[in-house]
Amino acid sequence: MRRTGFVALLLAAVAALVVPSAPVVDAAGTRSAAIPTLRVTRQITGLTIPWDVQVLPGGRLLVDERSGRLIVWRRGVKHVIAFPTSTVWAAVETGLMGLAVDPSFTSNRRIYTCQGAFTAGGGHDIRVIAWRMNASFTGVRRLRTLISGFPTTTGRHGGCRLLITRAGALIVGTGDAATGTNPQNLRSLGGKTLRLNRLTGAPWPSNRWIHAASKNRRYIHTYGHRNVQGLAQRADGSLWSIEQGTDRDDEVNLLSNGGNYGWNPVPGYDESTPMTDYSLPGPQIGARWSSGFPTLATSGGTFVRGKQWGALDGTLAVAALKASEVVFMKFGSHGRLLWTRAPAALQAFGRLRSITDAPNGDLLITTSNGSNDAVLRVHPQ
Ligand SMILES: [Ca+2]
Ligand SMILES: [Ca+2]
Repeated sequence: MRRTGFVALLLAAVAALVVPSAPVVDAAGTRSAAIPTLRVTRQITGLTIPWDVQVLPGGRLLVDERSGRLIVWRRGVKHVIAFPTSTVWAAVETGLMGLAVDPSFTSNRRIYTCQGAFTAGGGHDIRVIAWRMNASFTGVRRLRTLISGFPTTTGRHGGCRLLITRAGALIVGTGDAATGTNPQNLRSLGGKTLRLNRLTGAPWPSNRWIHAASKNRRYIHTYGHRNVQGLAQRADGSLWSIEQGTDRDDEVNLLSNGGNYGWNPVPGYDESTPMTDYSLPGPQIGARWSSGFPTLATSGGTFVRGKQWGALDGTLAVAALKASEVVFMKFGSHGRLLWTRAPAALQAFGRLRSITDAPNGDLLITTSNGSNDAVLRVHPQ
């Protein structure tokens, strides 16, 4: 993996020097379409650590701030909508995080949040809640908590990313709560991807441990993750996660039902352990892309769609916080990394957290600088 990571890093470094219109040459020497010029506009401004952005009907965008505000934007105007912000537990990296809009939103008006929450016993957890948006897009009403009890400590490594697959499953990417035993513990919801029914909250029927005695275990789709910050589904239906490494090895993983991705930082919380420890019992699945040293602090990502993207069509666009860029990663049909590019046009906006593809194929990206943050719109031309 180190060699792969180093090669990826080298490719990324070379990519920064490539002019935008240069044809892409992959590892096999095949030339493909050019990378288009990217026009980047600040579509929504004046935000403070927006975590996620999703698309609503009528040209509206749904944005949340980690501190607990939920915002609907339309035609240049942003409205902070009615939402119980005081019930969000926000600390360190945790707060109001991943969002999802139901594919049947126009009929059921449902949206989903993954967020820190206060528990009845005076503690806190991280949970996924289903809400109903009112007809005027000015507020939401809580429908139900779909799943709760994701572990927490200080708020470090709280995840939490949501993705609704084309089959209608809700995938949840969680963090390990900086607790070493969580990722390999199949009774803990931390350091996992979970798969469930988005309407009822029931575990997804084809989950590997659907009949387990442990209720938590029935939800597990994959395990052995550190802090899942991104989830994406490729056109072929495959599911991918993006997570942050220690001082090395951010990872992009191709998810396999029941797979172990090898994070086991014990005893205590030993961050000198490898991101994928093959010495653990049984098979571990290595990353499809790894940053090597240093990390980029990879976060959200999505697969790019549309011929207008030229050579970037079909790549996984990955936002990076620390590196303050977007890395477009081209994977082959079997998931092998072919090349990466980090266009200069996306290196001028500071830390980048989440990427969503709009219906027309544009990318929507949240910045995460702490003040005057924005939702960027990226349009290829
Ligand atoms: Ca791993
Ligand atoms: Ca092993």
